[in-house]
Amino acid sequence: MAIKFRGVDFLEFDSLLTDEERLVRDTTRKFIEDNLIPIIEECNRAGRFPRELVKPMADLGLYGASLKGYGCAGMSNVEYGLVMQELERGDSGVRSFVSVHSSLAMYPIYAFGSEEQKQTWLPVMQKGEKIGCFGLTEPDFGSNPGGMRTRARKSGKEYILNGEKMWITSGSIADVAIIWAKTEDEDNKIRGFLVETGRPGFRAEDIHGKWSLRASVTSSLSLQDVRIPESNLLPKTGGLKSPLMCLSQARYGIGWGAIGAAMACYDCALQYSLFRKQFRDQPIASHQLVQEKLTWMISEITKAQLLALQVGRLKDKDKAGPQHISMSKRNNVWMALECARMARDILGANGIADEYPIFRHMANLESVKTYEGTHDIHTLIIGQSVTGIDAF
Ligand code: TGC
Ligand code: FAD
Repeated sequence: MAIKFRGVDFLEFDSLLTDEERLVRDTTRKFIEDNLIPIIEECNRAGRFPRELVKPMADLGLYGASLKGYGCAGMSNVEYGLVMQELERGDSGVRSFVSVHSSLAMYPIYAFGSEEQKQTWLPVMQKGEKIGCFGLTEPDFGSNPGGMRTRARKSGKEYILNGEKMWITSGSIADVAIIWAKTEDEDNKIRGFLVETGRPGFRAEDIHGKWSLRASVTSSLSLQDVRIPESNLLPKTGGLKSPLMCLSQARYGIGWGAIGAAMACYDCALQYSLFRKQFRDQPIASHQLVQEKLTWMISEITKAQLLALQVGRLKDKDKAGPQHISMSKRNNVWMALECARMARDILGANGIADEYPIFRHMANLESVKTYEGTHDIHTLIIGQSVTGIDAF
């Protein structure tokens, strides 16, 4: 049975949005419905990133959408969040691609780059002609990136980079990698570097066998004596705070994106439960236990929408702190994963088949719970904020 997404709005959430915000949301929703939904299950089965959508998404202005100038759309943070919601309603992997390209590759160039670096990279990245990735995590340093081993050594007018990065979204399809490394001549201070991926000594290898984010490219990066000109240093980076500032941008988007995945699962389960009949020829939606699950889902989705919107409104006023963003990422991804599990249950055996989107979302959300700071790391960030005590 083909189920078409109808949108989810229990509490007149739309009335809290401006006309422009609704337009951005609806335009992205239509794009995903027309272009991604018809191919996503095939991509997921094949473990294929739908690269054919890179250019059309650029044409819609989705890359670096909240940045100003350099061809970027200059959207508000709420508009950007709604874009993320709609992308992830399609698939977390496609949202990941846009998140990483925009928030983790374009944003650091925008925030920490020289004017020349911005002019060189941002317009072509906005057009999707060049793709970016973000290398922070290493094989031995995930939640604790401050321990990284990757090093940059100054040699004349060059830096020489050595190290390994792991679990890097878009690693093997990127033209430029933002590599975070400790600088030996600056007392091991962490700095960001623009590394063109064609340089000798740079290697990207895809990670295969993933049960999650199958429509997204995930790679390991190896840098062996990679020489880059000193002008490739992002001059305004300084310390771990710089990559963490990028993560704040991306985590903010995930807080919205997860709502999209939850909406897809909830709406599919609701429609299925009204159609599927068991016992006395009654729809399963007529059973109290099924209604309890649907009630839980719509309540949590509604609360998540309000949380994401408030964080977005604060961010638009430059008042959103990392702890607010952590609350949105942590709560909304947990909520979405619970919704996916309940929706899977409501579909019975059909819940495990890719005729329906639910199991794919559920598997994807396991990664989303881990990346950009695990659920538990965000617990500790909020705990630190309210107690003043660092418990990492
Ligand atoms: P700590 O001493 O707490 O912080 C160092 C400095 O940074 C400041 N800071 C932040 N600034 C901006 N935004 C944030 N979110 C910030 N968090 C901290 C902090 O105030 C401090 O500033 P200053 O001036 O005192 O120097 O650092 P720590 O080493 O104790 O670590 C803290 C911790 C655990 C929270 C941090 O390491 C962390 O967030 N770990 C999680 C790592 C993570 O999220 N990695 C993500 C990798 S990228 C990714 O997953 C992409 S997947 C994307 C996709 O496909 O969609
Ligand atoms: P670990 O840090 O080893 O954590 C394992 C477990 O221990 C977790 O449950 C964690 O919560 C817990 N734990 C760790 N420390 C503590 C503590 N102090 N207190 C309590 N519990 C703790 N990284 C990038 O740099 N760029 C990317 O583009 C990128 N893309 C990714 C794409 C995918 C599909 C995935 C799965 C990951 C990606 N990552 C990327 C890496 C991601 O950010 C890390 O996986 C994440 O930060 C967690 O690190 P880890 O996997 O090493 O787990």
